[in-house]
Amino acid sequence: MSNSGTGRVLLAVNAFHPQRWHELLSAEREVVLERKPGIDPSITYAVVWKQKPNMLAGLPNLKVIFSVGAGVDHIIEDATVPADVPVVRVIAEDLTRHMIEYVVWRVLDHHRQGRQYREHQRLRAWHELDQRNAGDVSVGIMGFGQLGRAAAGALMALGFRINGWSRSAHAMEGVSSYSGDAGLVPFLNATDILVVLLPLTRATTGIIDYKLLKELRRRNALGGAVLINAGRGRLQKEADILRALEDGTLKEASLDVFEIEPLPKTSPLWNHPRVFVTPHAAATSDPEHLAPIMLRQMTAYERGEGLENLIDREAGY
Ligand code: NDP
Ligand code: OXD
Repeated sequence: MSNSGTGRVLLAVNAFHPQRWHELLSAEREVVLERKPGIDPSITYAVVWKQKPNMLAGLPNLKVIFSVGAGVDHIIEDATVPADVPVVRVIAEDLTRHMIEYVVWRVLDHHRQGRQYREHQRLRAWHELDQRNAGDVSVGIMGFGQLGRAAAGALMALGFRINGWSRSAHAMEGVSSYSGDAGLVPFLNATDILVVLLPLTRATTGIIDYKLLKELRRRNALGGAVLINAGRGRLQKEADILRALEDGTLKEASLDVFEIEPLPKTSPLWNHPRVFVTPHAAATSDPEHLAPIMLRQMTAYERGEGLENLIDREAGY
């Protein structure tokens, strides 16, 4: 198969600063930020994040679409993206390390009672809280893929018990694995801290609702169930999370992603005393690390080699 082409790259990244991507990709390729209206045969590759509709339509020589992020919901949900062009997503050590840090940070903060100590400091209260054992806490990772498994390894090294839930069954030493619809309730019933690292797909949209949160284990060493979501905001129903916090179904939550981003100033999540908010910042895509990987893939593709980290368009991730 010949993959030869002009190698011209369309860079369509919204909500990320395109300048550095442009500079780095330009080291090897001709990069454009705008495409010709109508039919544009000059584009071979597209590097995209939250691209505008029709950005990738009418590109008859488009060979590969590269997502700037690990998640590809921005591509799947855009009906104007051609269905037959392969999509490559990010799997990279740098991004994985950042996600491990975020998950470990949030799990440890809930486990070591960060919220209570911050409040004590505010009150100048010198008061030592009970210390719990990590071995008495089960962290359930919902979405046991690249990031979920990496986070599991780091948490296991700290002594936490780990449950993993995925679409297909995955064995990992030391982890209690659950899969599919049948595995969901048993997984939740055995979980004290729920870490959500699912992709947003038709099957997962709105999955984090009140009914699901109700299944978490609440009689535990933490004194309640905890939710951490760093997957996608539309996995969760925020009204249900607030209800669960109010009635004790949830003790605390750390949310990095939201139904609407940026999180509207009017959202009650901003100043909820038991919610920790970060602005979709768990693991940012760093062009210094990721642009060279994309350039390598383009060159390898032109040599006739297969693409790595392709998504399954049917499954949506
Ligand atoms: P992967 O594709 O490697 O893993 C996804 C996991 O979710 C897999 O285990 C998959 O199951 C599971 N899954 C998917 N659909 C279902 C379903 N219907 N039921 C049960 N399990 C399901 O993705 P990554 O780990 O690389 O990334 C996960 C997500 O994290 C991204 O899609 C993105 O949304 C988010 N993300 C957020 C960032 C942030 O800064 N907040 C940064 C980076 C990523 P199986 O293993 O069987 O395929
Ligand atoms: C991603 C993200 O999907 O940053 O990589 O959300």
